[in-house]
Amino acid sequence: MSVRKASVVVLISLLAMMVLAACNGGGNSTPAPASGKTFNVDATEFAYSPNAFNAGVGQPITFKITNKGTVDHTFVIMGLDGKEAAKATVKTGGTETLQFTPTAAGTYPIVCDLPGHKEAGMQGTLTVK
Ligand SMILES: [Cu+2]
Repeated sequence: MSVRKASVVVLISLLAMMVLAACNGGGNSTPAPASGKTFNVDATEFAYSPNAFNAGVGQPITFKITNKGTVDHTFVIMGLDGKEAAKATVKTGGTETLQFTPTAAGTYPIVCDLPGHKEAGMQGTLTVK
């Protein structure tokens, strides 16, 4: 085998190893640093669309809530302790941004806390794993 041929073989082996390593990168052993997530949400009477969200522990989340309804609405994330964790008030026709970084896995209820709105169906969930 000539020197030139040998170096081609080495190069191809190196490339193959790099491809294998890249495929392995998505494994569980080394979690990638949490990158932010943005959700666009429409609020109307009386619902959020969408109303189910998923995120990872420690992942910064940005909700961009647009009120497409005819009355004001709120977007309240309830903590796992049952207390309000984050809240945005969105006037009709307006858009508000709410940032939240969950620190524990679980199901966080999302509600509009104006009287009767949650009961009318204005609620959702943020599932954190
Ligand atoms: Cu509401």
